Amino acid sequence: MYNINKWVITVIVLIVIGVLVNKYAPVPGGIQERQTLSQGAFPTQIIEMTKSGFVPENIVIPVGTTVQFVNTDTELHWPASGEHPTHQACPGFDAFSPIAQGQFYEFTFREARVCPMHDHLNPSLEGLITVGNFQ
Ligand SMILES: [Cu+2]
Repeated sequence: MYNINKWVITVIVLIVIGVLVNKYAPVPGGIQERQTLSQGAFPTQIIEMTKSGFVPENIVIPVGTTVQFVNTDTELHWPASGEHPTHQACPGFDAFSPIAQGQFYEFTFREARVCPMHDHLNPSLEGLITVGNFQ
């Protein structure tokens, strides 16, 4: 009788421990949720592509910021990272095609680094995006 009670108590204790561990363990997807939230933590920065170049042509942004390159000119523009023509300074930052008037290209900068940029169709139009770990 005593042994059976001891066994029943052991099972109950194990069940209670199991329930508590389950309750306080990290929920799968919790990290994903925080990452999704942090993606929207900084407002989108807008850079206009004009006849005379990028406006502004020099910005400093926190890691995770999305920059929207809007063509406000009648001519085509093509934003990309340096160096022309390979665009390897900040991999992925390249519109890969001309952007027409009223259209835009967006890129989210996820690494802290300095990204020289230029207009691939007119490489003398240059700018600089500095991406840092700021709060
Ligand atoms: Cu180029």
